[in-house]
Amino acid sequence: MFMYQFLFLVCLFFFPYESVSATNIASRFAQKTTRQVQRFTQDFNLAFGVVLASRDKLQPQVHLTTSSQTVFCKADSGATSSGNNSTSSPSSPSDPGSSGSSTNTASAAGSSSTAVAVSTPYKLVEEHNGSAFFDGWTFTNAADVTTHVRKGLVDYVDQETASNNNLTQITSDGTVIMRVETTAIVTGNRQSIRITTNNAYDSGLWILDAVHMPTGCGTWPAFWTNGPNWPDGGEIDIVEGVGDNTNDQATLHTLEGCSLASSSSSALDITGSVITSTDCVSTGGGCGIRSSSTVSYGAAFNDNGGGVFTMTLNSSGIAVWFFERSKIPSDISAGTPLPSLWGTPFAWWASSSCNITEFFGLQSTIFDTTLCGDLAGSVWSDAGAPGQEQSCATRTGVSDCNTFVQNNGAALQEAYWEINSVKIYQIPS
Ligand SMILES: *[C@@H]1O[C@H](CO)[C@@H](O)[C@H](O)[C@H]1NC(C)=O
Ligand SMILES: *[C@@H]1O[C@H](CO)[C@@H](O)[C@H](O)[C@H]1NC(C)=O
Ligand SMILES: *[C@@H]1O[C@H](CO)[C@@H](O)[C@H](O)[C@H]1NC(C)=O
Ligand SMILES: *[C@@H]1O[C@H](CO)[C@@H](O)[C@H](O)[C@H]1NC(C)=O
Ligand SMILES: *[C@@H]1O[C@H](CO)[C@@H](O)[C@H](O)[C@H]1NC(C)=O
Ligand SMILES: CC(=O)N[C@H]1CO[C@H](CO)[C@@H](O)[C@@H]1O
Repeated sequence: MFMYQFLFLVCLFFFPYESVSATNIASRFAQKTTRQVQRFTQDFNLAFGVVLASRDKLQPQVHLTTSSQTVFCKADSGATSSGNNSTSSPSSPSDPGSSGSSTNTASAAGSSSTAVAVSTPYKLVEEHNGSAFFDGWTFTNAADVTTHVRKGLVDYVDQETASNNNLTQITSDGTVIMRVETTAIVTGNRQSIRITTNNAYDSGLWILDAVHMPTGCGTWPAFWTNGPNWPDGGEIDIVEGVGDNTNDQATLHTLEGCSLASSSSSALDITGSVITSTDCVSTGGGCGIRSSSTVSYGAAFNDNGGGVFTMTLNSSGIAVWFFERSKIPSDISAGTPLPSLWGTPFAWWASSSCNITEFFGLQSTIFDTTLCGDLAGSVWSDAGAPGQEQSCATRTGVSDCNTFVQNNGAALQEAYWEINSVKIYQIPS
């Protein structure tokens, strides 16, 4: 189980953000965003992506220079129980203890007593939290542009408007809120937030710690990543769902040629279930895997104190895990994440049937909350997904999503993200 070398050190790790040279595609992203969806299937095939203005293929440009990092360590004088776990030997190929590469240990200040720092090759390169959360993101300032007939019923607003209109908020707990406009009745779109990171990475580890996500009939939020020139650069949906769903769905959208090798969870070695086609091609709605956790999405997630989603992207595949709050691995809490300690992911797309290097370019990270639109609008009358045993049409007594959302602002009180942090890690080359 614990195949890592426990370190007896408490280290403060400083890694200058400037040492990461990443392509800034956010401004281009903001200039023209177009959501393209070719086709929908009835059972919750999520499909959304963004077409960037340029057809240029961006090449990987993220380089980490280990020489620029500074590690300050001091002996742990806290006499913690850590010594009891010190005898395991490293054996994972990703364990830096066996490779001799540079390693990072860190102990998060103020983290819970269950945080246990381990040796990991991952270096923190971006951390978004608290009052500085929005540094490094660009706000989309446009309607939910889409080529499909059902546009999302939102106008994404700029940072100042969002703050002025109380759509964003930093709470006294240091959490960050992004909500949709809850004015009782609107005749057009409701204001909402869509933010995209300025940096992009073609590999790494993403960790979202959220205490609340948007939920309720008409909502369609997502936390996801997107490569250049959609669908050329690929899309990875880490958190996504609609309405009253209780189980998260993770989905890839790609050019033709990327797929899951099977629809069987055991064959794929995942804890989730394939609920779409195994073909990841964007025109078919992508290849989606639903978490088996009934607290991984929506009101159930919120009532349970939220949790942590992690995603790893590298040339061997893309994996997604979900941990409810009471089960967050201690290495994550300690700021020294080591995926080999996390058990089987709920979603895993192996490179054996999807050449990751070919189908996934530099990924920007995105939060958005849309209303109705291609998905939440399309499945308004559908029932059967976990949490959506009754359709929203039945539950609300209103026959279409737009009519409901425009006339029931109070029903959108739960349509907000509340975030502890977003962290992005890299393995220096
Ligand atoms: C660690 O080991 C010491 C000595 O065997 C023991 O007294 C202590 O209770 C252990 N701590 C934990 C948390 O197991
Ligand atoms: C790629 O990611 C997977 C899943 O996290 C991990 O098992 C594997 O060790 C990683 N490979 C490399 C080369 O880091
Ligand atoms: C928030 O992020 C900053 C750096 O980005 C870090 O120094 C600080 O410890 C983080 N705060 C918490 C509560 O994790
Ligand atoms: C912002 O909205 C929240 C949720 O509706 C509310 O509790 C809070 O009082 C509002 N703050 C301001 C300054 O209007
Ligand atoms: C995967 O794609 C990359 C980039 O197109 C290519 O260099 C590599 O040969 C491909 N790998 C396989 C196994 O086809
Ligand atoms: C492998 C091992 O000994 N694990 C132990 C590490 O320490 C914690 C408490 O600090 C124990 O609960 C584990 O069993």
